[in-house]
Amino acid sequence: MRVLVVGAGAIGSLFGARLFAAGHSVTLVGRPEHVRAIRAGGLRVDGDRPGLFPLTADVDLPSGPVPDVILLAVKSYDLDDAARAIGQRFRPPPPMVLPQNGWGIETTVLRALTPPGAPGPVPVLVRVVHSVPATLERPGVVRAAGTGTLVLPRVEGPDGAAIEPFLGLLESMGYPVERRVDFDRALWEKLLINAAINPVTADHGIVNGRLIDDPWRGQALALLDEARRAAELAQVRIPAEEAERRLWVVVRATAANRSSMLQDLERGRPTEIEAISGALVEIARSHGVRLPHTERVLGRIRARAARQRTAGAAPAPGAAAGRPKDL
Ligand code: KPL
Repeated sequence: MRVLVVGAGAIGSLFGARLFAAGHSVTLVGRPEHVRAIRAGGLRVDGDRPGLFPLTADVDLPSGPVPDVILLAVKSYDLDDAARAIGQRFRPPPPMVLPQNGWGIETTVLRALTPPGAPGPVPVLVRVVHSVPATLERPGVVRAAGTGTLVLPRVEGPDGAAIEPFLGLLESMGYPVERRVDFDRALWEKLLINAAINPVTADHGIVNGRLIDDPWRGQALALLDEARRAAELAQVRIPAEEAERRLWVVVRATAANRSSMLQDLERGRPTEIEAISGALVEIARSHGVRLPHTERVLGRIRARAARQRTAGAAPAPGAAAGRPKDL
């Protein structure tokens, strides 16, 4: 398949390399320094299944033939801009795979692709839940700090047939795959994990594996519990023992990884806190329920991000008008 990866950060680049290794034609759209490095010497993957991959890379959406599928791998905070740019470039937009953390991802993409007054055809959107740890070490080099799993929807009928080729594409990346009929629950399971791991690791500057020890363990468990409460309010029941077991499996499998939220803070970028903790607080609030631990950590990460920005971290390269910010 002809795959366009929009948002060649850590996950976009790593998944691009996996798809290339599986025989697909892959173009990455990313930041200028990353694109320059890939053009000069290929994309290097260190860690799990290492290699050097001669991928095509560009800083803008390419003007060539329409891709068979877009892996839209920008962070949740850049989704709106990126989807808007894709909607302007490709009419109708090709099917899109969405691997983001957080809640409300499809809604954001659909709203951006079909703005009021300019309704268009609804594209095929395939959400994927993954626990693959990845870090962009430097331009041209991504580290796969361990392995992870993919959870994909299992949908019967015509809707299922429409997404099936793209699920096959994702399966070709070589990660263990689980196909779930109750995919919404899978989204919640991942949201619980991100709600517990990401803010604590970002707040304290620690790798995921440190969460096994107090005081971080206690903080992660308090956040996990509140996220379970929000899930329950959304009619998804995840028992405490199951949630904890899932949390520690991911913490151990990604022990050496710096969570994506910590990486964002370190680079002076926005974080996905709104799509994770912010979404949970909103869901609970709409039922008249407060989540005190989540609200506190949400406030702290917002404040940290604001401090990093005013401390003068360089604006995201590629933030030029008309181009998605985190390509
Ligand atoms: O999804 C992740 C993230 O960092 O965003 C985990 C699975 C927690 C890996 O770090």
